[in-house]
Amino acid sequence: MSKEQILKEIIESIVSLDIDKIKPLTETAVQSGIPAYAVVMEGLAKGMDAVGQKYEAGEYFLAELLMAGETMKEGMKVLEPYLKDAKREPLGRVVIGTVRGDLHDIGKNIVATLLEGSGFEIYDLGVDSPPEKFTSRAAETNAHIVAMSALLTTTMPEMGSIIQELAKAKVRHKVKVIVGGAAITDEYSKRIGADAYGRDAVEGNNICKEWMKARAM
Ligand code: B1M
Repeated sequence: MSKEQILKEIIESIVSLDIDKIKPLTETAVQSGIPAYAVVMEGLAKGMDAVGQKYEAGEYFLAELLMAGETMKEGMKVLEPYLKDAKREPLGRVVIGTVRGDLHDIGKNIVATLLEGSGFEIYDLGVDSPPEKFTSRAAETNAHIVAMSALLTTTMPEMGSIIQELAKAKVRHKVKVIVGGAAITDEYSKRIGADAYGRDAVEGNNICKEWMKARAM
């Protein structure tokens, strides 16, 4: 099978919710030399986009969304070891979470995996995380970066609340704040006073690495 065919089958397995096929397919992908990043971005994530479109078109319902999420996670289990390098000195500390009221964690988990792979120490708050949790964890860990994800238009404002909470707790000036998720735009990130917006996991990871490089200089 060509690399293009393998990626196409991965997309199709997500769309057809074929959880049994995803593990052998992602294994085949890495064994045939497709970089793990590419398997995530060009395979699994594209499949999830297609599932989202089917949901919007009324062809899929919540049960299918959940199953697609589980199928994606099965693929990620195979890829995670390849996305993480051998242990080294932490590049920096990142507190990451999905904001309050929001249960979407697939994108956030990809961002966390890539950051960990780059050498960051990750404090993952999980989903539905209130502003106080972000602030207290950032203070306790002396974090360099606070990273937030939101997928719903209704939960986007939580990001602004977290930034305000960080300021109230006198932590804001010590951390860089990056936001991302399907609901977020660059313009919105500026409006709420974030330091950056990550369009996707790779861009988010690169921004965080650049910040640590700039600190070291
Ligand atoms: Co829901 N959901 N969902 N959902 N879901 C969306 C987001 C939606 C767009 C679907 C639609 O209507 N087309 C819609 C939101 C509409 C809106 O607000 N504008 C929606 C809705 C409405 C809902 C419910 C309200 C449905 C209901 O109950 N009626 C409900 C809400 C529950 C809640 O959160 N309180 C709900 C529930 C769910 C499931 C639980 C079933 C499931 C989530 C499973 C899980 O995450 N464990 C689910 C899913 C799977 C989706 C879609 C189909 C896929 C999301 C996903 O995982 N994408 C989604 C449709 C879509 O987005 N097209 C949809 C793949 C993932 C890799 O992408 O998370 O965007 P994403 O992450 C990307 C980038 O955004 C970026 O990097 C990632 C990789 O490149 N990124 C960052 C993300 N965070 C970042 C942080 C950064 C930097 C980059 O720095 C910090």
